[in-house]
Amino acid sequence: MDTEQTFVMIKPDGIQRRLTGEIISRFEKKGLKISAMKMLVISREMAEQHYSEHKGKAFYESLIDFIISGPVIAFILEGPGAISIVRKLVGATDPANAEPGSIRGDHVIFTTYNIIHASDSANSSKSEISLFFKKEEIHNYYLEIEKYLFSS
Ligand code: FUP
Repeated sequence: MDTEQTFVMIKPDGIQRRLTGEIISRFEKKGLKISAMKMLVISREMAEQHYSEHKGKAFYESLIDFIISGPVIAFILEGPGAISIVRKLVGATDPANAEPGSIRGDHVIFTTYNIIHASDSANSSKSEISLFFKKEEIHNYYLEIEKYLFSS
């Protein structure tokens, strides 16, 4: 499985509910590497770009208002198959389908206020990473365990 990068964002409700540590801890325990991280308040323009695929849908305006309502924590996770692994750890969009044990399955009851975003494909990961991070904000380093993995 190729090493991938995926974009993840803890939404304003995740910060308000003080679930930041709980969420990041799950990804670290799985073995994913954090290669960038920052807290920011997203501008309306940036939010519209991030959620452009949903423009025109009934929930679009409230989604934009919500995502810019307070700070978010944006980060990049890296590892073999990271994009689909992170989506599994995050759980389904519909709270009724989010498996217990997943982040949304354990913490979310409303679709709109679902505490976290994660890229759903290699294409969206690429465009979301470049929307949120400059090249120099992304760190390329090895974890100790990777030195053994890649040494043979
Ligand atoms: P996801 O990739 O799981 O975050 O879900 P989508 O890209 O389909 O939706 C983006 C965001 O729009 C969701 F996080 C929450 C919001 N949304 C609604 O509020 N209502 C809906 O019916 C679908 C999505």
